[in-house]
Amino acid sequence: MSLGIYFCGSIRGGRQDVEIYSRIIKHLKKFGTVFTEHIGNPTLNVKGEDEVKGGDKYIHDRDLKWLEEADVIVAEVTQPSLGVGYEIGRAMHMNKKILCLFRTSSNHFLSAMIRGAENGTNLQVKDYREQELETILQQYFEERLQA
Ligand code: 6IA
Repeated sequence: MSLGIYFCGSIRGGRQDVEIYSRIIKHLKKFGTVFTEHIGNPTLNVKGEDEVKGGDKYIHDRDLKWLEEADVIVAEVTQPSLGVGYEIGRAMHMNKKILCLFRTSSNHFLSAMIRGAENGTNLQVKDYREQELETILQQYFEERLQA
């Protein structure tokens, strides 16, 4: 059965990194089914939510259902986002395998609540440079998911 992958990336937190999200999603598709492909869509802007029938409640409930169904969560955490932080917290509580990706070249400092949550088992924080993306994902899916 194909691996279920939930990708998290900032939406209302700011869409500056959408191109990187799209690149990550493209790579992730080699390892399984990505439930949240829309996050890498450049036409989805911070106001796009208004167009969703059912509004924020619908988005929240649908995303949590996908989170439950996912085998692994990959979060690009460079651009701070309340939604991404919330998803990571909920996924931790569900004991999911979580990979957080942070770009060291950015002007951001990763929240201590994410970096400090690293526990050597299900949550891993990886500092990366864009050119390392493919290798990091390849290694993660080969090594971490064997267990
Ligand atoms: O606080 P943020 O908006 O930055 O939170 C982003 C995170 O919350 C993402 O990882 C998503 O999984 C989730 N999220 C927030 N808004 C949406 C959303 N909006 N759709 C799906 N997931 C969302 C509607 C987009 C629609 C027009 C396709």
